[in-house]
Amino acid sequence: MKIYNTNQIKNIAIIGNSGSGKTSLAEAILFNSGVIDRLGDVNDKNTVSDYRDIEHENGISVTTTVLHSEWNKNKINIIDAPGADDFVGNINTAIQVSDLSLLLINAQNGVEVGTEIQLRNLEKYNKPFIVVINQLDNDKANFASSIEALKNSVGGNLILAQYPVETGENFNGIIDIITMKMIKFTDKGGKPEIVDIPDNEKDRAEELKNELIEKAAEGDDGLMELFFENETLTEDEMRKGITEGLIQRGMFPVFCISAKKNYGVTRLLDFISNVVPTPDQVPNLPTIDGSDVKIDPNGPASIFVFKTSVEEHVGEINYFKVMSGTISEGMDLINMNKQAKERLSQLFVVAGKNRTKVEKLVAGDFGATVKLKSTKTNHTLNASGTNWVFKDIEIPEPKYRTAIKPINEGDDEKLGEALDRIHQEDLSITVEYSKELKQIIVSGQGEYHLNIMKWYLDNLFKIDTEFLPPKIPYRETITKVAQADYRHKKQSGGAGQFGEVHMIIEPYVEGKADPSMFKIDGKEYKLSIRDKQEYDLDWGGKLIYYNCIVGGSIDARFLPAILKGIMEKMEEGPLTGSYARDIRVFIYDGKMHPVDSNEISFKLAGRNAFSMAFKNAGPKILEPIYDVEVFVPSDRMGDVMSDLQGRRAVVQGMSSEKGFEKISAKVPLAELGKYSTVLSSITGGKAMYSMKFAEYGQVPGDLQAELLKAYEKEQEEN
Ligand SMILES: Nc1nc2c(ncn2[C@@H]2O[C@H](COP(=O)(O)OP(=O)(O)OP(=O)(O)O)[C@@H](O)[C@H]2O)c(=O)[nH]1
Ligand SMILES: [Mg+2]
Repeated sequence: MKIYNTNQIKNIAIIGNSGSGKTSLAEAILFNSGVIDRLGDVNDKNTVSDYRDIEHENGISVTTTVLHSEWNKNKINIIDAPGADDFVGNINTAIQVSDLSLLLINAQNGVEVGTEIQLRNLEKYNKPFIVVINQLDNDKANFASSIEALKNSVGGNLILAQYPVETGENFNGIIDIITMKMIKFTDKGGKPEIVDIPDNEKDRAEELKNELIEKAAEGDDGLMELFFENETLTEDEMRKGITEGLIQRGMFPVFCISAKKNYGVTRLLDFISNVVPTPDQVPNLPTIDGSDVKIDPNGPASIFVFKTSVEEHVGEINYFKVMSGTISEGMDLINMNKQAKERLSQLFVVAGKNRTKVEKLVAGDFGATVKLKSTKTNHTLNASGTNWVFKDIEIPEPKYRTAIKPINEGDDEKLGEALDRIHQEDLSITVEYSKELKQIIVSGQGEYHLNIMKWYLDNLFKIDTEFLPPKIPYRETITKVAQADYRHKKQSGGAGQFGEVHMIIEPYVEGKADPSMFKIDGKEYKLSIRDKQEYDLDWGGKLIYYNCIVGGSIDARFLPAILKGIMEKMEEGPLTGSYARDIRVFIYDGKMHPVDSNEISFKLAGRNAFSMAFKNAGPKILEPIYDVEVFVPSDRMGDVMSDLQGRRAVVQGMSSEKGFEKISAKVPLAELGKYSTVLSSITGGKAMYSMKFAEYGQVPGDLQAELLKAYEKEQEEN
């Protein structure tokens, strides 16, 4: 296998709405560059990229596939990303790790919801992209309306580098504005003919050429001067300007193809190899300490692992990008995240499941290795003496959760291991063993995402499981001040037990001053605070514990035992057994017995006094509330709003953004159960949303009554 220099490498992600033709384009690229000698078809389940059983069964890509090919002496590394929003974790990885994305548009549909999401991510990560209009051979292809919609989303930096003479059945000619030639196709796979632009297209082509040249000049002062002097640019100057324009995101050129017919793909490859920036021309991935790592083949060796997967017959494979230096087979590196030594015993370049051994890889290149001991996605491996650690690839917050349980109880451990592996391969699936809910909660991007996960459990790990409705992590708190005394006394047989505790509890509010007295039911309680301890509870919120004992009515040595009793009750709240939070407790009096008082007695007295006071303190159940943002095309706004109202949503704001309405709302988690599925069905898959934990809020009275009743019933049954 040839060794490529940094300036011969192009790292491309293929992204776009689901079904836009990404995998078909990847296949056509491999075919044209001679990696394969037969053009596969996703419908025949024989493409290099969609090689997994699960992809054949579902007819879609479910994860990223790394591929490489050579064109004009350049190595083109490709990440074929999935399209469905459920896999946005993988899509984001592809965008962040590559140097430029091809944003595929299905010419029948123009800008779709996935296009919008991915445009947002490209902007967020400040990444360059080229727009590739695909499926122009389709009868319903509409180039003009696709461009119009794109202009709406992307703005004036969208610039035509090509346009089709006709679309649909007669799509067989592309006018190329950079070369000012027409590319003509005769039949599938045949080499295109390069001919002069027909007379009736010349005016339009000239006009577009001027726009392109002007845009190309914008990115570089020197070019701008030349442009003013000569009123044009040479082809080389224009190329330089476009490269600069791409890097600065000052220009998003549009190309035209039919991936299925393999039309326009070789011209796109020419452009990629001639004009697209090399890895050293764009910003490298960020490091934790902010140090700027140069993509330099002569620098110290450093690689960043962006994907870990388990493949049949090989085991675990780590896919990486060389961030600095040159790495070679047999090299020893240090895993900076685990502080462990690793040996790169074998290096590969990959095309789907096919691996080719390679001796060396230089900065900027993609490769893969096997048999690492402790390395996983997001780890940095360096030659000794370098402290760089690259930041984790950002992945979105989960927005769909379910509980899962093995059908056979004996499979508990096996399921745990399988879920861990699934998480390692797709970090956007998270697994939580909730002691509180007594459930295993798996979270991901949508119902489909988790169904795909279950497919792995069924087919790969052979573990029968079932999904159950996930419980809601409710909390309990109080709304007013209350007082209680409790005497624990036991004198039957052996040693006796005695402890008496008097306490006042009140809601904790941040910043509230310490009180000196309370008035409860007409009675005054004067307090002198001797000590105060503040506890941040593991489950969120606070407990403030005040010692206000005067005259030694309880020994200070019993205070920890009382606290222990209170904590026990807070862990299993008096109302529904949920965690309690945000309470101030004042121990102001009590009694001891010279012989029978001990820690157990005070623990029980504290626990019961707390429980009694709690019930008189206007107790409330709290539920998790999420900040939800929904993006919806204007014509579906009404349906989405009325659905949200049925979910107890409190709308915080609305705004219009690039043809979409953005609704911000606070919605209880309990009402978001199948939201991703419902939203998709009421908007025909045209809306998108994100959610993030915001705060705990009181549940409405009727729901509180229901929850209390359910808990009571559960207690009786137990
Ligand atoms: N007519 C026509 N169909 C195409 C073209 N490109 C792709 N298709 C079809 O579109 C469908 C989806 O193609 P894929 O290549 O799997 O699309 P994708 O973007 O990789 O899909 P996901 O990865 O699942 O999001 C398949 O039926 C393809 O045959 C094209 O240029 N013309
Ligand atoms: Mg695909």
